[in-house]
Amino acid sequence: MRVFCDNRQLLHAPQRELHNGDWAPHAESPDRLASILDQCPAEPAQDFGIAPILAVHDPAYVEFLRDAFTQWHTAGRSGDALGYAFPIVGRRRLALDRIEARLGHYAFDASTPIAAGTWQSAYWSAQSALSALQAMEQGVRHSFALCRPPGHHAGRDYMGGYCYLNNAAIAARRATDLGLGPVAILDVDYHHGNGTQDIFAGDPAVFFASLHADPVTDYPFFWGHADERGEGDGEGATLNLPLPQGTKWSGYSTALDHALGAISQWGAKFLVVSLGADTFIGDPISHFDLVTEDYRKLSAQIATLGLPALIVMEGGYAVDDLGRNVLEFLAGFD
Ligand code: Q9C
Ligand code: ZN
Repeated sequence: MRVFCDNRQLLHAPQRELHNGDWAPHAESPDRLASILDQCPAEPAQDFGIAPILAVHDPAYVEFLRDAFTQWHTAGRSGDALGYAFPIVGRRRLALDRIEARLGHYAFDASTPIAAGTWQSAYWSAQSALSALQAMEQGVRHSFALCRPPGHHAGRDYMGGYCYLNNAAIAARRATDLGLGPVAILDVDYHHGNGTQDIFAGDPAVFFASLHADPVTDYPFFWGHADERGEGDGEGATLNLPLPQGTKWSGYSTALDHALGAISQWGAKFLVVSLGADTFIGDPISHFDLVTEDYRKLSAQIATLGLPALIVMEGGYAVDDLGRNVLEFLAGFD
């Protein structure tokens, strides 16, 4: 399995986040990469430039991500840039200049601070996904993009849930553009991949299937309900399988069978897996009960599809176990 990760993905290091009404250390820390790299050495990313990013994201949003930290400091603020006022549904999308207004405009939550190295890390995280895709164009059946920061909560013009650029969506879009499709994205992170869903909701060329904690009880709450099935031409190309807190391998595996059946029936020729290891029983912010050995069963079950698979790292916050869980997952493909 080829593995891609760039050193510059370590630069993003926000200090803290809001958690249960108080400040906590930022769960999506650079240590996550070290835990995984300990288990599997990686190749550095190649630079595919900004074009494949702009094929998914709004140019004004990308410009905001690039400038926000500088603008925050020029405005006399210190620490990480973080919004606190959000234009709720029904407000006009006013193009205001104040950094606080921009931070609200381009975010749906307050768990996604912009620090000094955020843009660089997000950029190289996306380039790792594109590099892993290129390895597959060159003939590898499976490759792993060790992306960080993660991406699946980021939409075309918004950040959230520790995510800035949607790495899986950027790779999936490029895969369809290269004629490798039809492409299916299977999201097995604990949280619903709302950004990916929004990006492809109306797109009949990309199928999106997600297993996740029921948004009635879990973040991101406002997406991922079973009745969300795609829109317009994309109607039927979105499949949401919400699961209860406490889900173990047996329940998970049954839902996975359902998702895999739908992907295969839809006629996918190429698979992107959004891999979250926050389904682990020891995850500090999540509530499923998968154990380390289950990750090999998970990937072995996915591999029964017989499709070329690009694996993109998303969440997983039990840093001491993260590398082992990811290694088990990768092993199930061989
Ligand atoms: N601190 C991913 O797994 N929760 N993102 C914020 C608790 C946000 C998780 C409130 C969780 C986002 C990629
Ligand atoms: Zn997650």
